[in-house]
Amino acid sequence: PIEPLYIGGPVIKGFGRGSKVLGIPTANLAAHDFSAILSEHTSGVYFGWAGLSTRGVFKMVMSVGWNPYFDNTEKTIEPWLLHKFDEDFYGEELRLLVVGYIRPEANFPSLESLIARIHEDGKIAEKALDLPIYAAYKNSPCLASSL
Ligand code: FMN
Repeated sequence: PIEPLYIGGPVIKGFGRGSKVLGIPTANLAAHDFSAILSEHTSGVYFGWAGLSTRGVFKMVMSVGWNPYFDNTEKTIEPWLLHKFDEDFYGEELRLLVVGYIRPEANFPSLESLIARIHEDGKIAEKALDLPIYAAYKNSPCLASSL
């Protein structure tokens, strides 16, 4: 377990690979708003809860780092909400409560192996968030809408 970490902000457009190349739609957050938080945290895959102002609270698994597979020059925060949404929600307020860490960031020999690993991360997050110690955070006031 890690010290729970709260991050919030509007959803911005990422590099556009998430949905198109990987089939994994990630909701990107502006990393420069969190540079202090980011520099303090190890790159890697984390999990937790995601609150969307008008839609509710969902499980999420998140990548923090440089995405070595894509050679990014900027550290990014890319939460993948484990829920099927019918439309994009760019601009909406996203509230994240990060409660656990899965693994360090890695490079992969192929796109297929990267995608397979991300799906495995998703399954690990799904299961972990059902455990009472992590499930309890779903009701945290910081995730609730201010509406
Ligand atoms: N990228 C890597 O290069 N290495 C990783 O180990 C890695 N793990 C990830 C784990 C999760 C749970 C998620 C959601 C993404 C991960 N990625 C990793 C990042 C993907 O490469 C990234 O989502 C992709 O570049 C899409 O970015 P975009 O939405 O900005 O287009």
